[in-house]
Amino acid sequence: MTHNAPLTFAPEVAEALAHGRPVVALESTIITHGMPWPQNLEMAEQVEAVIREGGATPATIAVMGGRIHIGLTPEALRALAQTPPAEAMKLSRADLAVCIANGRTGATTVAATMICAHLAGIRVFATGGIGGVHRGAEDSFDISADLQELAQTPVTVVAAGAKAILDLPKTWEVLETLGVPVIAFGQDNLPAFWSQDSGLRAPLRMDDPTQIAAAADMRAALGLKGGQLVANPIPEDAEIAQDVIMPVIEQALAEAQAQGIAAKAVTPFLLSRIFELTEGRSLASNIQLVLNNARLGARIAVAMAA
Ligand code: PSU
Ligand code: MN
Repeated sequence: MTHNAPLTFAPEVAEALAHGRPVVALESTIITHGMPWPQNLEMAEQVEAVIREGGATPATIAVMGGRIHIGLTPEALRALAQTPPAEAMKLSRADLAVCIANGRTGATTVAATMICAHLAGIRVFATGGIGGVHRGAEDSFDISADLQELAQTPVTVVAAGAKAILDLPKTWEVLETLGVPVIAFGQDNLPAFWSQDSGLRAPLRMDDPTQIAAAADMRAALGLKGGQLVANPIPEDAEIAQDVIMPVIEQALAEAQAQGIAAKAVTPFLLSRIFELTEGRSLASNIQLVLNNARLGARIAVAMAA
């Protein structure tokens, strides 16, 4: 590697990478800005446990004290989960270097986690849902930097699709334009985060983690930059049907607009409002889909290491 990034590895992650053993990266924005305390810590701990059960080593990524941490101690994870959203920077490609250079604390989004995972030599990353094209993007121009990152950084991202608060058809169109493989896992249609089926047909489908690992290897062999998005449907018993969640999303979106919520605040606002409006059901689903993605991420990492 030619970079000189200030990386601090948790000992078990360094050990696993040195021996070519499977490692799965995890993001931290979902902890600081995506879920409330204390469910955020419970989720983060459970996700790590699920990855261990799957035979891989978890590496939760965050910026603390001017360094990129690849894998957090239980104490650091707890401290991060208790950091109020206003005190932790929400880091994407644009802000990562500024946060590190200024010695601040920052939580990594999908985009920044991909960058850090790649710097660390980790090829798989599991999260909840990626950012994408927001509804009304034709006026706001709000398109998540996660999409550009998938186009340029070679990490396989496992998510339950894009978050259903977004304009999903436009999100998939942009990913196609950017040349990002969007692979539905085990079904023909793309999932819609809280729901198993978006009603939109996936451009690609795979049923086996070894196929996904082989496709990542082939992308590298062809010299194609960028990663892959694996769209993994939420388990049936945890899903919220589209006709139940859509009116709630519409209401949250209308409130965001009325209150002039913009830029980085949009996604956290919508997630917390939907949590309130569903009396916690959206959060319970969100946690289950993250765990499900972690399970698949571990299987892919194991296949890649074989
Ligand atoms: N998945 C979740 N909850 C979240 C996120 C993902 O289940 O909060 C975060 C990710 O970090 C993602 C970010 O990168 O939301 C997208 O933010 P934006 O729309 O501002 O790009
Ligand atoms: Mn945005």
